[in-house]
Amino acid sequence: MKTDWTLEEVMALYERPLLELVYEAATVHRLHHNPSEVQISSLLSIKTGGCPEDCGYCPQASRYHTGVNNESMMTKQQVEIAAKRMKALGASRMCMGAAWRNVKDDADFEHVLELVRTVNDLDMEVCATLGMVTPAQARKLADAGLYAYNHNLDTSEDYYKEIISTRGYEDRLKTLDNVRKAKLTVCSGGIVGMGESVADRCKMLITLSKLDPQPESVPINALVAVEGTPMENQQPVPIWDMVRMVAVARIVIPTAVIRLSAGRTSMSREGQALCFMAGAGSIFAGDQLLTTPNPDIHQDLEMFDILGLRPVAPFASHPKPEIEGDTAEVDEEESTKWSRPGHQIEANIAYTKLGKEKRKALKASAKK
Ligand code: SAM
Ligand code: DTB
Ligand code: SF4
Repeated sequence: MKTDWTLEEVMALYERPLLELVYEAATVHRLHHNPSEVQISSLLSIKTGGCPEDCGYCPQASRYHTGVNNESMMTKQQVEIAAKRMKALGASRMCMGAAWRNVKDDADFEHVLELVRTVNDLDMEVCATLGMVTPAQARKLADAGLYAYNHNLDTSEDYYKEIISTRGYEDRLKTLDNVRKAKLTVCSGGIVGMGESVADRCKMLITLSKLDPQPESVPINALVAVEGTPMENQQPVPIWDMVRMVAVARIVIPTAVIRLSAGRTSMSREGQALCFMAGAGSIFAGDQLLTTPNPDIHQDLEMFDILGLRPVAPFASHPKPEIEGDTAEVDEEESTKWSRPGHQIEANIAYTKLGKEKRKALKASAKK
């Protein structure tokens, strides 16, 4: 497998005539995957809102005023009901998300471990996306039966500095390394449409392609431009950019499942069909992503029917891992220090100020 892609090569792929690119990606796809199968993944926001980070795209950052509230953690019963419902509709994977900067060794983390055990017992691939994790935390998740850990690079290392100031790219990569060492499968991808260049998109894919081993799962999100975030005015991503991104990801990371993730509400079925042709092997289904809308699952199932696609069974690409259960033997934390770059991002500062003003005005009108 080629793992020494250069920026020139990947940009040349990205810029190829669209149908040539799709044909090449579809050919690679058929070498490693069954093109009639697309995995239905469900998403569940187990801890919504109130996040201290300043990610410029994110409706869950408490500093922006987006209408997303700081909610408490979902209960085991709520998670079990949601997982069973989605499983009955064909989902074989469930990703649980928390609006955290990083995992802390507290009661909430113990609760997440319980949620992981609950979903694993339903024989679904369990994925979690909880922010940065240390080696010992990753190991605990693995021992609870976690199958995959999602931690997106989001964009290139250079452009990352333009969208987030409260955490660094190095820590993203370190977390992916911690996840890998815990023998979890790695899910990492990014977002298209945040104002990044084609070179930034290609650089991100190159970084992912150079991880050794490559990630098993690569989500490609179209930015959902949420009102109140610094990215509220970003223009919608043309479907052609999504097709190109999926196709290039397919070619440079050939064995991964490429996930057509956020942004499908504004994509036509024809557009999505091209993405499947170009190598997308999964969608997030269910009427909500984490906090934003997603297509109705029955509409998605109808699209599968039209296109002759079948949902994938769980553990089709990688076997369910044996639970080793030897967490106790892991060396106690070599106290991980996560960075806090703290550089200035004008848009994030402006929208933080705006958020403060809006909250103040709301409080004042509530008092009246
Ligand atoms: N807090 C954890 C973290 O940041 O890693 C996990 C949850 S976070 C919401 C998971 C991912 O959702 C982000 O890395 C980002 O790629 C994606 N995401 C968040 N807001 C988005 C938006 N408005 N549009 C598209 N993708 C988004
Ligand atoms: C991923 O790459 N995209 C999903 C999942 N992994 C966690 C999240 C999309 C979130 C979109 C914005 C929202 O709904 O809050
Ligand atoms: Fe918090 Fe994750 Fe959203 Fe960033 S992307 S603000 S870390 S929930």
